[in-house]
Amino acid sequence: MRKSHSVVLLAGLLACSAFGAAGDGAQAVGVPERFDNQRVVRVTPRSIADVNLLEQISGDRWTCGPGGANGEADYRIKASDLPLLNQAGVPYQIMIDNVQALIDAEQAEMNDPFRDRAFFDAYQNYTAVSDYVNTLAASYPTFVTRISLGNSLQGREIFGFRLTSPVPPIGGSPRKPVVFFNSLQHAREWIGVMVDMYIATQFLSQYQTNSTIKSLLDTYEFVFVPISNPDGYNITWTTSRLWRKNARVISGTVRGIDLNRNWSVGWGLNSGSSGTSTSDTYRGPSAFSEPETQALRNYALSVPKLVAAIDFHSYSQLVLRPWTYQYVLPQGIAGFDRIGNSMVNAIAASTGASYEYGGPDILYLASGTAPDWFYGTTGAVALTIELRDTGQNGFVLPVSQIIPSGNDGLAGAMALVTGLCRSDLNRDNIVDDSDFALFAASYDTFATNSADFTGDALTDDYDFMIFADAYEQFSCP
Ligand code: 0X9
Ligand code: ZN
Repeated sequence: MRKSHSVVLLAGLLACSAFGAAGDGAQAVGVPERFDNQRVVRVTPRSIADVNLLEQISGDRWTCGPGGANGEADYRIKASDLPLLNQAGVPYQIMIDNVQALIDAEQAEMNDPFRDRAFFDAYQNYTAVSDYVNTLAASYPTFVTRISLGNSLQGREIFGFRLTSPVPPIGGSPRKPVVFFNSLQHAREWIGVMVDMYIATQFLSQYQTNSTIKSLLDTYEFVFVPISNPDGYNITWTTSRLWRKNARVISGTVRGIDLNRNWSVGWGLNSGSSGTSTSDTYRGPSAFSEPETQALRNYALSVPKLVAAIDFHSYSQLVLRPWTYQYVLPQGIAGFDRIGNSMVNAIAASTGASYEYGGPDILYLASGTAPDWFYGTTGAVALTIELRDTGQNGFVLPVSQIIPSGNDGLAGAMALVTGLCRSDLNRDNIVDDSDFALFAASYDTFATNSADFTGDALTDDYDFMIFADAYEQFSCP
């Protein structure tokens, strides 16, 4: 049950304000960091004093806000610090008894020589994902083109791939409208990498047999970027499984910048990020200070017609709409609500998993995020998906959940794209005469704008055909 809005806001303020220091924010080098005798507790702070205590003793807040249940936050703490919570009377529940045991189990499962070695039966490191992209491109040469978006701070390639069917774009357009799926701005959220690759793999293997997938690939081009933060990913595979940020060196140490606080729309606003370099939500010295966010932005800006984007994260099982940096509703809220709810329903129908759709009121304010930039700058229908689970394993999700999570992502992604209503030019969720007027104005001048559905930099008869289709139905899908 949801609490009233004001209680949610209060809880968000309490547990989710961007505190300066959660741990020292520095990365251990050399030996892999261990998390022995560490627990993840879900607390329900009663006051700012409770939050202060948690921030003091915890090295790491995993999530906060009403995600799992209202007003709660998950913190990783030493088992030996539990008495401090007891003494203070902070209400809590133990979600994970031993973080290191989960990591050990993850390792053991992945190293078990008797396991099936299929790609989606294990988490895959940077090289394995890159090799898999090459395999896809080699196996489906008319569908898949590998791309490079740029390099990370430490010089790793931020690779991705374009995926579409050989059916040409209509109207002689140079390129179909593009849908962008990126993952792993946050290094420890491994499931996102696998889900990104799973969606692509299913699109390819089901193209011949699934008519919805066929029509999606015939109409759109999909761009997949499975590892947006390659340096951070490397840290999680070598030295610290729970690293979140990139590998920016500050004061001689890798302290890192939270890439999902480094985008320009809303950057630094409303306590949805931190100005302190040790914080896990450190926004960096300026918007787009980091090569990783620059690379993603530059690629997105090079796309003639970007229509939708999903930024995959974990965990909490949420579909989140803009704005993430403020409680103000975005223009087009009705369309977001329709699509977001249809995604949640599609996921439940596909895998039975229960996701929740909403805005920052169901999680917390986050400023300088990718989806806010995508929506604010390109107008694409941009969402965050927080994948599994709801805290039982958090970031260290068992490999048995890779394929089920992949199916969550696939169902959500398909519901998003099939739910796009591009003829709804004024974004009021109905295709009516006011959209017709907007369309006509563009058509008269052959303008390049949102009425140019085909993306050929011209509003012409091909666009009219697309518009007329939706106008006749008088409604969005
Ligand atoms: O804080 C983030 O960047 C995302 N959550 S995570 O636990 N994966 O770090 C969520 C960002 C987007 N959304 C809202 N806060 N509304
Ligand atoms: Zn994340």
